[in-house]
Amino acid sequence: MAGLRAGKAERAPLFASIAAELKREIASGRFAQADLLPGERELSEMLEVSRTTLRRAIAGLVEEGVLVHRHGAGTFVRRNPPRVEQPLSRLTSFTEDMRLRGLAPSSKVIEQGTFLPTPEESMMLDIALTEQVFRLERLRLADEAPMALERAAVPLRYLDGGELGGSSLYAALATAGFRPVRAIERIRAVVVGAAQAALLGVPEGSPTLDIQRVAYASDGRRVEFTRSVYRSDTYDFVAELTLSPGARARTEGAIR
Ligand code: 16G
Repeated sequence: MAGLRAGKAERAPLFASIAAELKREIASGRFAQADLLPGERELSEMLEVSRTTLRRAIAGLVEEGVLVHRHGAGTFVRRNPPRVEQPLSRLTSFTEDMRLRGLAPSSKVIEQGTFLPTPEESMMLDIALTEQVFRLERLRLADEAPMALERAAVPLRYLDGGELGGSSLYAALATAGFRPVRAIERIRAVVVGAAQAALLGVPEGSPTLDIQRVAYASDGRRVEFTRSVYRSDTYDFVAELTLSPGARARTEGAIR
């Protein structure tokens, strides 16, 4: 493992050059098979550095999202998250989207419960400030890779007493007879702050897509207001564009 030996003569702090060396090794695919880094003792011997320096280098790489600690299992190279192309015109849920692509959807609930709406939620859902909403904040994963953070608010009356049965919000709405059939989305580019970056496993300041969705049931009632932050390195939104009927008629007229 001579190639792993860090250049101690470099002027950067030792832990930083160790981190850079580890990154180069990861990029070259050295730990690719199992994705698991060797143990701390083995690695510190390979690199000829103290365990304290190694720990600092590893902590920096975990913060950057290059490595990930799994409790009781060790430190792993973070696998490249799957890249997903999502048509903008199809109204689907995260669970459906991921399954359609052969990926396993999962979620980590950050917060859930029944609350009074925020002024923004009450406005977007067109409900009184006194009407209760079920709020659900989740980290959404595909094949265990973080894809998005979502904060959904649904008026409680559309959820059969607020129980989320399974793990899909849209399935719960469908069971209650309020499956969204139409939605309006607003997408903006934002850079991510420290807390959200840590959850999404990306460096602070990474570009993300901030998406607001208001979804409507078939009778026109607003059943969902969700704010999502999607990793822009994993999600492409694709839109099909067509000419308006008037412009099309004019174009065809000009050709004839
Ligand atoms: C999608 C929707 C989100 C919805 C969720 C339901 C976007 C940008 N957002 O992630 O508004 O709440 O699906 O997913 O597509 P679920 O049924 O799997 O809980």
